[in-house]
Amino acid sequence: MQKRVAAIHDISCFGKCSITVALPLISAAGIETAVIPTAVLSTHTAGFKDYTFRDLTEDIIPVAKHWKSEGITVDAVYSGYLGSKEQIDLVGEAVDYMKNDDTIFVVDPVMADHGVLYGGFAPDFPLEMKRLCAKADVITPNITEACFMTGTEYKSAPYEKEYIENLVMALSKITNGKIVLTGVAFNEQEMGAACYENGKIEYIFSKKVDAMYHGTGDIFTSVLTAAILRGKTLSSSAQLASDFTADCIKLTKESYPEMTYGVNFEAKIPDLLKMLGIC
Ligand code: PXL
Repeated sequence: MQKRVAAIHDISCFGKCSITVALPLISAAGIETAVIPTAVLSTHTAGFKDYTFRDLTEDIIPVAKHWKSEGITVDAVYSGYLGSKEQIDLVGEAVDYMKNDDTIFVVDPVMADHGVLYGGFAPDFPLEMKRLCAKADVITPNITEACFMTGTEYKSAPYEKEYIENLVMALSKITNGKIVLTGVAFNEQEMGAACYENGKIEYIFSKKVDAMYHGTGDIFTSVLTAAILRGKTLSSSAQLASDFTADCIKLTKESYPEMTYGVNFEAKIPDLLKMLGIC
């Protein structure tokens, strides 16, 4: 039976991130991708100014209730960038309308990077996101988001193992779900994630590509979600997602070093299908 994901994110009309990343990647993995757009913006909010913003908060629950009335359930709910405390509450509620006994809820608590909250988020936003993470089966914070949610002091890479393990243990107190902590680096050559399940941490790494592009966290969690639904373990899903994201960054750096709108993941979709064993 074909699997189905509900991706709950904003639509940034230009600038590859959120739904315009999740939909093509998860669909390419052979998984139906239903969407609940939480807002429509003319661009994403990083590096653009004067973007338009159409709030769709009041549609979240009616969409979920309509699906329920049609008997529609999903194998995974994947939430990403959410614009307000109210949206966090409503997404938490919407999951209950869509789930069956096997549904997994993947929360990427998108709100911060490099030690700072993204523009527009109030200082108490991480506490709200923490409540959504408590409901999740899998969370994928980066180091900054993990620090904000656990009250840990932010440090930049490379890290001591003890710092990462303390952060993972602090996250395990806010959720019983599995944890994929991204942005983990113990040296200058490799970057990856700490995967925590059943009381154990497993590390995965990819060769580090020295470049920063917007939307790469959305690529990572979209591929992770697809790989989990295709039956891969947490750590092999994280390895695949990390390798794929690094490949997209590398290609983009080689071909368009000045690119600020997102990476060329489209060119790498055939490779993704091979990595997932689809063809
Ligand atoms: O990639 C995460 C993301 C999604 N949507 C919007 C954003 C961001 C990150 O800044 O601004 C609107």
